[in-house]
Amino acid sequence: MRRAIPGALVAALSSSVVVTSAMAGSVTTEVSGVRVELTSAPETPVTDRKTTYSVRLVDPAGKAVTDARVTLTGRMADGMSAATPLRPSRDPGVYRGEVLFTMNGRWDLTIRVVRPTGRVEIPLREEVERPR
Ligand SMILES: [Cu+2]
Repeated sequence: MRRAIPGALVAALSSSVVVTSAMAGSVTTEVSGVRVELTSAPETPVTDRKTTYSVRLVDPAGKAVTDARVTLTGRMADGMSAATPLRPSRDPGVYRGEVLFTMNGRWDLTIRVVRPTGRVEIPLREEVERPR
């Protein structure tokens, strides 16, 4: 079992929360020197079909970050929620997971990246559409 992150560490890193606007299939941001590239397939999520999220983490030296635990959580204003781990893929530094959105509309997503050196949370907004 992994040890919990000490509260003081979380507080110390809380300034590294990045707010981004609506995502259009892919978002790249930098948090504490680590580049975070997020993509989704399909680009615009639809209900009743799984959406695959991939996160690539690259450190300041250009090396793949392979020691992270990555999770994605989502919430709607009505209280609906979704969560999935993004697991390491065969591609070093790339983490991937699937979400099935059961309702269209606005979802507020959070990508949480936990490393031995601390953790960051990246909030994102997603507009989920109905299938055509
Ligand atoms: Cu809902």
